Amino acid sequence: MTITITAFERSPDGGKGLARDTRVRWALEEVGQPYEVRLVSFQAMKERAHLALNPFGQIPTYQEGDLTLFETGAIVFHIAERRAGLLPDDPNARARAITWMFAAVNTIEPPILELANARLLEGDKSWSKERLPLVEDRVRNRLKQLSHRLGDADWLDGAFSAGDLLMVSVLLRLKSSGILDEYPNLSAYLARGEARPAYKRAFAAQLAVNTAKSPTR
Ligand SMILES: N[C@@H](CCC(=O)N[C@@H](CS)C(=O)NCC(=O)O)C(=O)O
Repeated sequence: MTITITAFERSPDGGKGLARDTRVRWALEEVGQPYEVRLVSFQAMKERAHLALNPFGQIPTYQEGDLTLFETGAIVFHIAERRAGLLPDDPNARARAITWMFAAVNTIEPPILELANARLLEGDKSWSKERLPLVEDRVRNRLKQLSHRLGDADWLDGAFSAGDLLMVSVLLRLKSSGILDEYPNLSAYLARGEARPAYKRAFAAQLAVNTAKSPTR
């Protein structure tokens, strides 16, 4: 059955791989599942047809037959559950890997997004300079805890799993900030994720979209 995901027609990051279709592409690449991509404009994302797929008017969405999903945590979980390669067979190890998936999107990603918003959207506010260190410290607090838990292991719990895929994906947003350099084991963890052939294919695919010449631009 054909799998179709949606992605930005033109990502605001210009192809740095931060748009969340990259993590879905990565999961599909890890399990060797071919997929198609339907590109959507910002305007189309807010129109009725797209809102029927994602009520929040966002990308990515995932369609497989009569199944439509949104939320990358749920999409990656669905892919990992149905195809081998992203979740261990042992029930307890599987439950722990799923725990890391939730930790990535529910505990680590929120302060990182808050920092991105503080820098990008609030930089011109009078209170921005005062607030920024607080937001950065919330990120550091989580990174310190994560770094402590990872220690010198390659991955969060045994073999690479969907938990690592989502954790690396959310940490990628910090790559250009310099904050990750304060946690060498997390920087190395990120590099290990980026070095995976499946990630490289996913990254290249989204980059190709964002560097393609468009007659309308
Ligand atoms: N929690 C959602 C977040 C989805 C999301 O924020 N998508 C962004 C792109 S990475 C988007 O569509 N932004 C445009 C908008 O919200 O208008 C998920 O993980 O799928």
